[in-house]
Amino acid sequence: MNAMNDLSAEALRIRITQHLTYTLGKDKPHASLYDWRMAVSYSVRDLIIEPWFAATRKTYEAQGKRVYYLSLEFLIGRILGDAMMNLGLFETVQDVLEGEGVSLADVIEDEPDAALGNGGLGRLAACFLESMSTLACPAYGYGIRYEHGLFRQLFESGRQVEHPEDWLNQPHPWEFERPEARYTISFKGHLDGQSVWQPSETVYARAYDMPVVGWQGKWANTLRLWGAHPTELFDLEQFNSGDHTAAAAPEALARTLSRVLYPEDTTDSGKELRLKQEYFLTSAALQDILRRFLSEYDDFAQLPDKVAIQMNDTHPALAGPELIRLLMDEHGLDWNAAKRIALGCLNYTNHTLLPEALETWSTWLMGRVLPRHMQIIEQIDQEHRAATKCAADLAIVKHDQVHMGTLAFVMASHVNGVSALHTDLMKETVFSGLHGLYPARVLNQTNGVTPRRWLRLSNPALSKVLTDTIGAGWESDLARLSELNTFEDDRAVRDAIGAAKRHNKLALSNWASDRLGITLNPDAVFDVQIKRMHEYKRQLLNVFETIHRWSAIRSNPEAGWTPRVKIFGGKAAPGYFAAKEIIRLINDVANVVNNDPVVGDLLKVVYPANYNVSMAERLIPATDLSEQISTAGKEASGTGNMKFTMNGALTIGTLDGANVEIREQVGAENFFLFGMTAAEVRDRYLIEGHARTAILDSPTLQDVLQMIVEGRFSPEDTDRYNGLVDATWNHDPFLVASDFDSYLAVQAEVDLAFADEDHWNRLALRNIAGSGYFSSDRTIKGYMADIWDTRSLL
Ligand code: B1N
Repeated sequence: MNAMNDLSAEALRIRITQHLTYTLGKDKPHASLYDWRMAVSYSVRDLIIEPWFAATRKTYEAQGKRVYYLSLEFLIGRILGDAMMNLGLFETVQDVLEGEGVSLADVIEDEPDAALGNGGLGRLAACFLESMSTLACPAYGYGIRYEHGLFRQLFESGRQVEHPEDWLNQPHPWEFERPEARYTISFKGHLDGQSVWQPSETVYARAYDMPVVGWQGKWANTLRLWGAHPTELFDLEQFNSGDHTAAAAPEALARTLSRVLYPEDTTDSGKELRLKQEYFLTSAALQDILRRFLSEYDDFAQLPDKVAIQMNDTHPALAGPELIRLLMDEHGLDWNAAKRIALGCLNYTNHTLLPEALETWSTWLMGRVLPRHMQIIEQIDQEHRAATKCAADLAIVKHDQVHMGTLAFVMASHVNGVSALHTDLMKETVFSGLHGLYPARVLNQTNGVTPRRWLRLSNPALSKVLTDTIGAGWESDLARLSELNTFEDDRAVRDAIGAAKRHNKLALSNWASDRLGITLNPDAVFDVQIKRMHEYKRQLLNVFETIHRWSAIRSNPEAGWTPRVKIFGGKAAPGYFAAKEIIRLINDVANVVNNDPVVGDLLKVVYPANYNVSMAERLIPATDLSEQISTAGKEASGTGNMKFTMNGALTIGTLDGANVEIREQVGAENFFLFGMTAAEVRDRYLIEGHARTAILDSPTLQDVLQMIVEGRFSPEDTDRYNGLVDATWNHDPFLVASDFDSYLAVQAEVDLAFADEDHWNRLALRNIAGSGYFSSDRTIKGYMADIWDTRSLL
């Protein structure tokens, strides 16, 4: 294996004790859980330093191309367990802590979950970092060191309330502050003469580095997060005159930039501070990239051979104009050279086609905050229109708005979608015009997830079955999971897969009874929908089915029901009223169902608050049924869907995003498909009164809506859901009604299939066996080959 494995428990015990004593200043008998966690984290971190330095050396020696992944979000989650596992230190640390009477599980739980992202886009960035390290792809992640990550969700009387998240109120043991790596970021002001920018506001971007170690500790890349600091500490004159608040104003203003993550997932906030955050990250990253390039080379013509920049959605799309600006205004290149070089380095990933997510900024705001960039954008646009003779519709600037998707597309060598269906829809719909103008630009890279965190770390029980069955090494060669197929008829293997699942379900039940005070029946189908709350993801469809099931059980409790546990998890954007209504309805339904003695163990509904990466690691291994039920054409890819498949859950889903490819990989007969296709959805929207028609055709759905509107789930406030029910009848923007009967029918098939335990285990085996394609290693290899033109350095 690797060098780390040779570290004896005794040697590690000494290292941990030393950190406890000399770094934390604590005597063992007085050490708190926090002290232990810090001492263990520092000791594990020490062991990453060597591979980290070695990777940096090899990268310099290779003189090759580096990848720079620019993202406003990195949804990292907890780090310690992942680092221990990748270094092969899990058992050793466990032994040491056991000897000290400390629980490793408690130590791991003590770490705050770094939530510097909203959902799939941010988590994808984190999986990509881990895969790039595993594959020894020389790469840097660039992001913002938000002081406050995604808000903490609480439920008060079933309603979501948001509390600030505070992961940095304790020292962060995985970061290295780099005071010397500092850049000035400028805003506002005016242009002197033709185009000399005289900004009126400046802040410093200071680097904070985190090593990201890959599988078996063979390589580590850097995640560099930028924190905003004032260029002037405080106003001494104001301070001396007694106005202490005004004196501190510059500091407060600067720090605002990296204060908090915007909590919108797939919607455009449109706020000035957000634009400033986007520019802050982009400018700091590009200045750093150029500084590093110039330390090794002197001819900018070589930049595209040495630098590949990936824009994670349009959030860092100012990279085009900013790179041109730096090359021209700071380094003296002419327009044509600067633009050609920028285009040669940049690539753009699109993550959604939902219109509300497509970023635009008014030319007024852009011109005020970034006057030089507005000028550059106008010129890029002029040349784009002249060169392509395109329709006005395809311009970057139209109706006084800057269209960031168009800007990113025009300034990128490659533009990619995140699943086969999504990429096809890009070409056919939102980007069809641009695709016509630049036909070689769009390509697909189907998303993936890292099997280290999402299988090996989160599901040790199943991991052991896999290693016992197909042998070691699948963690870094996930396609090998297909070898499981040859064991399909081996009863012992099917039983072992079933036993691992049951083990995880029991662990989840214990957690639920501790945390939520609810007992879950381990013989039930654990049916899980965890993701951001959004109408297009159709949690509402799932609640409607839950209500129907409850009512059907009540009218015939002896009908031989397959028991169900419905688990929901997810946050709504604070200003998203419709999503918050659905949260409240789920909690109201849970309240009624869980206290109904007639239903008992046959149906439970649980919605633990504050779903995050750590909760996902707990829920996914214990899931039987994965809900991937978005309106076809709306979910660009999904990545939770892949994690479930890897962990032996079966999917109930529509032909949307990567579900299409999951179904292909695992086999159609091992997937519970329902609902309209993307093309059928498009036609359905054209039918006036589509929802009303569907509801009138479905007595079951009529009953469900009737129960809600009668106040069966809100007896103290019978009007609570009038708006929701009315909207379902009259608007139903995501076709819940039109897919309801199909969903119901397939849910009945799930019940039947689950009743035959051995058959179900066989289906689970086929799902695991077909999941190898969804490793983010495969995805990153695709980016390396088709977009970045880089090679592994191992
Ligand atoms: O990106 C994921 C996909 O798997 C999901 O299907 C997709 O919904 C998600 C603005 C977004 N698309 N767009 C965003 C996030 C934050 C924000 O401010 C948009 N997230 C996705 C990974 O490809």
